[in-house]
Amino acid sequence: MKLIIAVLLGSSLLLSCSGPGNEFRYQTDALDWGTDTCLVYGHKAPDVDAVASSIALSRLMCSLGHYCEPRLAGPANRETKFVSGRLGFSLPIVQESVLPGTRIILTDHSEYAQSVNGVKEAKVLQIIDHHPGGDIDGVPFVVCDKIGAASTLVWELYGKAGVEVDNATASVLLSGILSDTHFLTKNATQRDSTALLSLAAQLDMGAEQLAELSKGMSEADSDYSGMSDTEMYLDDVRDYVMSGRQVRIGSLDWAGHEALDAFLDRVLGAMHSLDDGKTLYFAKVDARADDGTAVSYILYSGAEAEKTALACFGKPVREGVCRSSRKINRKYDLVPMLTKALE
Ligand SMILES: [Mn+2]
Repeated sequence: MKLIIAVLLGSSLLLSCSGPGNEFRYQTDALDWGTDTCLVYGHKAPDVDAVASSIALSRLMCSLGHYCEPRLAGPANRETKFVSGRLGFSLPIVQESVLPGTRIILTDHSEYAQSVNGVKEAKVLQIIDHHPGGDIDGVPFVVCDKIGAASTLVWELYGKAGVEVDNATASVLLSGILSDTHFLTKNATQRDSTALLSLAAQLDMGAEQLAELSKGMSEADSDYSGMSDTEMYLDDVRDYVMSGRQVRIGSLDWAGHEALDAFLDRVLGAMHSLDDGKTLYFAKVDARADDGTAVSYILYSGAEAEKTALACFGKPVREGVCRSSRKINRKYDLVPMLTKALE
């Protein structure tokens, strides 16, 4: 399989490697590792794929002789806690900022706005991401392919390096792919299913076990019980810069435990309370219509966010809420639409 290694956004290097482990190892060894521990970070508001890819990549770098440790840029979400408990892997410690000059590797993101505090003064050695178009540039080693999960890319790098994935790491990677692709039903490519099926076979997990695990993970993901409205909004939030504007987008699931309108009111209340006028606040809430169709609601706070949302989705269905008659994806639908509307 050919792995394209592309350097983001106008950097100087474009590499394509399809050779044996040696080439990847050579590229890795050539990085400026220094003498201190290199920290591996997924994005802020860490989800399973962010955490899994950072743990597994850190282990791969260690086995290649480069001392790395994974870190969380913030507390892990419920789905991550659920799956780490279920599969028995421990979570990295939270370290919300890095000192200037720290060597770091980023997985599952390539945007400054989503990265650990201090990233601009740190030395970013690698980016392993599946969201093209990030704004962090000048990084010497970048793998950025638009596929279902960053964990898939890390699994492929083990192959490139000729390093065997041990069973403990296989569980970690499997959970990242299951989570980001919703068990291969969301944004999954052939590469994601190849990786997932290989990991499942290694762990002796059948389709039924995978389905059961995936169901438990999604339930944990949309279980907001015991959270304040603000915690619920911040649970899966991403920050972006669009045409110089700070934009924050939450992503939530309405699980039907309470009336939809009451749920939307809680999310809107949280957005209003966070809104300081400097950032445009949005949320996407996935729900089911009465006939069972998957739909999305797009929530906004403030006049400029309203103008932007209306330009994308037309008339609101109620104050602060637009509706899409199909379920939309934050990364592939909403972000491009808002970006264009803000140009
Ligand atoms: Mn991801």
